[in-house]
Amino acid sequence: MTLKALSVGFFLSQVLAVPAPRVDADAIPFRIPPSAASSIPEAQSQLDGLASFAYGVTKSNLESGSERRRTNACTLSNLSVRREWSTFTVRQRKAYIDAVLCLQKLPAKTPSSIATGAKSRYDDFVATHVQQTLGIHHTGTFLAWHRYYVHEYDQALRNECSYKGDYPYWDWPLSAVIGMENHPIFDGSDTSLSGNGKPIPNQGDIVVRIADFPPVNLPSGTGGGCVTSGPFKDYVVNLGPAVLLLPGDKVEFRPNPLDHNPRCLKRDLTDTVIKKYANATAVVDLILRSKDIESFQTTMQGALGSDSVGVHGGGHFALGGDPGRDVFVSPGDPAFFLHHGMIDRVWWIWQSLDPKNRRNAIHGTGTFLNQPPSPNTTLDTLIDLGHAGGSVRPMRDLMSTTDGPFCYTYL
Ligand SMILES: *[C@@H]1O[C@H](CO)[C@@H](O)[C@H](O)[C@H]1NC(C)=O
Ligand SMILES: *[C@@H]1O[C@H](CO)[C@@H](O)[C@H](O)[C@H]1NC(C)=O
Ligand SMILES: *[C@@H]1O[C@H](CO)[C@@H](O)[C@H](O)[C@H]1NC(C)=O
Ligand SMILES: [Cu+2]
Repeated sequence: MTLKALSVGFFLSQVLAVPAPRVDADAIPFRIPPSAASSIPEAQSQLDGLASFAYGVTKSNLESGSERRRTNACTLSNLSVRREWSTFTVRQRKAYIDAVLCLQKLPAKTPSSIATGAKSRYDDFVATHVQQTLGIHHTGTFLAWHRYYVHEYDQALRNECSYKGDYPYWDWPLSAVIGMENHPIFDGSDTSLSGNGKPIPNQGDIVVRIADFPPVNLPSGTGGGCVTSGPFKDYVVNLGPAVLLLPGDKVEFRPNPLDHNPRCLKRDLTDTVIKKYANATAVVDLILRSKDIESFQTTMQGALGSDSVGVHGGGHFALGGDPGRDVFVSPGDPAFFLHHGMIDRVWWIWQSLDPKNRRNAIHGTGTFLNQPPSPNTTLDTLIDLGHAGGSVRPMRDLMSTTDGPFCYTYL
């Protein structure tokens, strides 16, 4: 079967609910569990149920047309699907990897007067994130900004590198069960995004310090050096570090992280971190316990002083390495875009549980922990991805996966 036939068949089986693995929320009533199960397999089945429910909500919104605005033509027939990497066939994985390698070869659009280190189209995405880091984390824009950013990356893969497959995400709970190095994203094969870094023994802890809050100590992983195999073995990280956390409570700074600083991609895969912060119970607990957007986004990013880095930090710190442990430069690791696919999926699920109150819910300002103080983020706040791509858009366009520039669902 051709790749096209495979994905069309898959698409049809989802949309028409022919023997599909997922249930339709309209057909099979789903009772939202009151709380997350502490048993990992039970929590996993709760998460599967919640995702199916969200899919049903997305589908019925499109059927009823309640989501559609004049500016958006998203319909069930052109709804695209985002799928977990492990559900991709070998050919589908290779097609995605080839498109990323292509983006890393195309010339940058960022002028060198802005970032001398931006050498490729891929680097445009890294440079934009470096420049805006303090306005897009622990802010009101965090979730919507990253939703738009991931979408524009997906668009660049399609429009500039002929990618035609589905967009992939990383299911953290799967890694928490089978271990980072056994997940097909990180197994180091030709169909992974490269695996662990070369082992460096006896590394000290990573200490995450933010403002004056008590620090969070995280163990380092089983790698630490350059990735040794897979498609990104020869990939050159051009930008950063900006603020790179290193084992042994050390930090590497650079005065201008936009300067050119070519080096290898390092990883330090850390099972302990993914198991502790992003297991199925943690994900379901985040979704079910967060009653408003403030608590949802705060818990997700690790409430400061809580001794947790949240599922967001859990994914980043389980990758580790360079630029994985640098909040500014982290998109320099291609796995970033699968991690943030999952972040967006969890937001999509959370929104679907109470669309009336959650679809447009925003909390926070335009500065990291509101330092220095800045105005509240609103639906009119503009998001500008700079040279990464996309037009300048108000938050209002970025709140639903089937409105504004978006037309996708997660499976
Ligand atoms: C989706 O389909 C509609 C009509 O079938 C079309 O007008 C619209 O442009 C399509 N949207 C996308 C994003 O392809
Ligand atoms: C799962 O995650 C939660 C929340 O981070 C944590 O408290 C719990 O210990 C983890 N469970 C396992 C089995 O590691
Ligand atoms: C900003 O948001 C906070 C929290 O929701 C609210 O208390 C405050 O009144 C808002 N400020 C303005 C100027 O709207
Ligand atoms: Cu980010």
